[in-house]
Amino acid sequence: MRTETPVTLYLKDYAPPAWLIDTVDLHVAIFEGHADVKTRLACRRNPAAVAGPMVLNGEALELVSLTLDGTPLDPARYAQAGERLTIDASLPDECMLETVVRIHPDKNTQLSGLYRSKDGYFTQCEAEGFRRITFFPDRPDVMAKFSCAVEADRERFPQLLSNGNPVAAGACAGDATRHWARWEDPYAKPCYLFALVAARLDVLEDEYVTASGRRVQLQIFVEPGKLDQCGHAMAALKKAMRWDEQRFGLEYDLDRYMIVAVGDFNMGAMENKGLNIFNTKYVLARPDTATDADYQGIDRVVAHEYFHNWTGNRVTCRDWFQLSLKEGLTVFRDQEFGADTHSRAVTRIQEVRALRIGQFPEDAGPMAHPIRPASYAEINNFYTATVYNKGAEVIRMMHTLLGRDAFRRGMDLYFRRHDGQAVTCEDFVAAMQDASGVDLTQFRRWYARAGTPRLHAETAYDAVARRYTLTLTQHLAPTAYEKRLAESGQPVVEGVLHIPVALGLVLPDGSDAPLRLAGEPNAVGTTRVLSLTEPTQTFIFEGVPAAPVASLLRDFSAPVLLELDQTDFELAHLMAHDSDAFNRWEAGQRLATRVLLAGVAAGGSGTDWIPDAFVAACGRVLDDGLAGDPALAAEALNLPAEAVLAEAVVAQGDTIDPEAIHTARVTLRRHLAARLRDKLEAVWTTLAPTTAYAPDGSQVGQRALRNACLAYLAESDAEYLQASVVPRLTAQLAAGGNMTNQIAALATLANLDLPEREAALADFYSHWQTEALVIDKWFSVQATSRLPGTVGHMRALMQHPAFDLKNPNRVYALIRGFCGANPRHFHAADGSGYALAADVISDLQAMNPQVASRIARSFDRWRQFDAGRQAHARAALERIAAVEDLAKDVAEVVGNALKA
Ligand code: B3K
Ligand code: ZN
Repeated sequence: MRTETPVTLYLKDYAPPAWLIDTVDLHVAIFEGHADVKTRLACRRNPAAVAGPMVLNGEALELVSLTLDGTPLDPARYAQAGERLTIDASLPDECMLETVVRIHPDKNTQLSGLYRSKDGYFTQCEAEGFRRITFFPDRPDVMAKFSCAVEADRERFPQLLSNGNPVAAGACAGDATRHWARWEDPYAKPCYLFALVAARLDVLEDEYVTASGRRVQLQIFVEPGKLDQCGHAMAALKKAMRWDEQRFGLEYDLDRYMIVAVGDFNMGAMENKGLNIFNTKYVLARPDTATDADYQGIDRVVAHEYFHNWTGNRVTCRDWFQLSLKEGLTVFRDQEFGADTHSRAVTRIQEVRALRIGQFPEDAGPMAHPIRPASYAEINNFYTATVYNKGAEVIRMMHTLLGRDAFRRGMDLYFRRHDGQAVTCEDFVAAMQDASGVDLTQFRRWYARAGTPRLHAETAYDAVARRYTLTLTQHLAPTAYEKRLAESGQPVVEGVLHIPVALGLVLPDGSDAPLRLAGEPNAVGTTRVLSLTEPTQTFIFEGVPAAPVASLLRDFSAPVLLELDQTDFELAHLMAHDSDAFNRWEAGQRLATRVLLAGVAAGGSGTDWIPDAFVAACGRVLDDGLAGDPALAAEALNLPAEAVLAEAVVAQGDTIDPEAIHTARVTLRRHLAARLRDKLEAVWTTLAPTTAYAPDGSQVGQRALRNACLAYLAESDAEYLQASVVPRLTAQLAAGGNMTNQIAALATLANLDLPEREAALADFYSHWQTEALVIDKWFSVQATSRLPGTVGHMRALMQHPAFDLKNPNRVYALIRGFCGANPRHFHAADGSGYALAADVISDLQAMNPQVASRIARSFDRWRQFDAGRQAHARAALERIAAVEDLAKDVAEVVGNALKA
């Protein structure tokens, strides 16, 4: 067991730093096996803080020397304890502190701080990695101007990069095999935005001219030989730069924007000022190696990191409790960029699907927290779906309540007030309120309350009075978070939320009723945003000509669980006619969920629970897909995921039976395949590609629908499958030149117990073994296979020479693929899935605590299963908890899981 329990930090304890740093001057000399870091800090007492000693953070640093204003500091005046260096309070009000430390980047497997990857050295400082490079007050409210000289072997590390602008470079005096380069960043920034790179990389160059006519040099650095895979990322960057000028009036502010791709990286990418460091997954793409989803992922992540330059870098967070200030807002911005550049409806559907798979269960589980948590033990555990995705929903709700123009005025005011500052979520909401005049006092509770609210709706129509009455009630039950708060004596935030409910009323002829609230002289539009601010509120609409079907939460106007009793007929009516594309899709998902829950209740067996009306509705979706928007049709045919169905089962008060859920879903797919074969075939034939691959909207939609149809056809009886589907799957795999189609075929084959499966997997591997990102896909399709024996196969894959516990992408592909996206096998009744996860987490936690902790989150819902599974899960969790010196990341997650 871990010797010291992780220390919990509280938002209420925030105090401004006693010392400020005006400038940081770094000299990083990289040698074989170690690096020496010389740091000069211009320090100044903070007039706005209580006087105190200077506290510097440092982790895994060897202190070589420490001088104050040029004189070695008397050891009696400082103390190094744990991960802190404290210098006594008797310092002059302004001073120059100089440290020399030695670090060991080659041994840094955590990938936080300065570390070695294949082609060189890279950094990751957010949240607390800078302290693994040098002693520093590692907190975002200390903003300083940085300059950095990097020194390394010239031959092996020709590129030496850091933030800002290059100011000088040369050969090292006395050693011509080494060279150096100095960089200066003119903008003050928190140290989490510091970056440096020393590597051998190829570079793609381009230029961007800003709206005001400034020229910006754009550079994307990649592993040698991969320049042909950078074009899409470069195009995405330029699109994002233009979009931010047009939508938010925000221009880039340095002469150079660099993106460096690295194959060993804990997350997607990092927004370091002027020098983004990216996971290769979000840079590299070529039609034969990357899927449509990969291309879109690149668009979004490149945009996201670029947008951080204003929302995160120019205006940053006061402390890490405010993380959603930059992340929720920047996700909202990248979502809007996605919506403006692709289909708005499909983008929204995909976001809500992700919210339901990732965030709703988090809000219901042992790690529940509001978008601004009041406490944490390890900040890296709070880069969550809640902070990011629910955070974006909260920003979106403000956008909905204020309207686009007032929201823009709020953004403008936010930058006018806070440029160059480290601020709080409160400051953001205040700017929105002040610029719009909309009172957001009650709305602020979204920042402090955890859990997914339930929104209950009752409707009534009076045909004689032509009056429609809607009664909305909100409920928010306490979560694990409130329990944790209470245990630590923290006040629990209560009170009703301000929920924007976008509503339309769909008439029997399919049109939208004009909406006139009681007391209003005229109807105003056909979609109204109602403000629910009371526990229960009634809204009365006059002049409604016929009994309508309610279309609530259009465009998913709030992240809530809707309880609205609608008949199959009403849902089918919305599916066919709702003018809100999101709600057309949503009606289909609700209908599918209802059908599937009946199937789960039947243990998944038989087909009596599948109504003909549902089959017919799916048939109409296929017809519409051909006639209209294939991308929307593909989304509609994508039945709710097993994880989402599991939450629906929990909402009914039942325990999750992963086998029954899986069987019901597969049974429904087989039934649809049999009943709709002709239509599926027609779509397949009609949508055959006629032009070369391009990741553009219309092709993406057509491929999505065509591959969805092929996957349904693969659910056919054995005879049809062999005769007519397998040949198409193997042909699609053999065709090459299009990874979207290849991987769709491979994933489908991976679920089929046929000899073609093994052959296809072997061929794919030998063809792609030198493309790491493609091999990740090869691992993923096997990790998510439905076939019996998958757990055993996982054990074999973990021994495969290409599996590498040190590489996060590989671990995510295989292990998170299995634990997170294969519920049936992860939750195997014999506990074998849990045991596998426990083995990996135990092996990985010391090497890479952040990645291990993410895998540990797979256990979140363990209490919702039957007693047998719970016993296995508990044993697995206790085995992890008992690991000696357990990393605090994992200790917090596992501790909460066992406590809840
Ligand atoms: N800000 C980084 C995430 C850092 C995660 C540290 N554990 C990427 C992003 O959200 O843009
Ligand atoms: Zn971000």
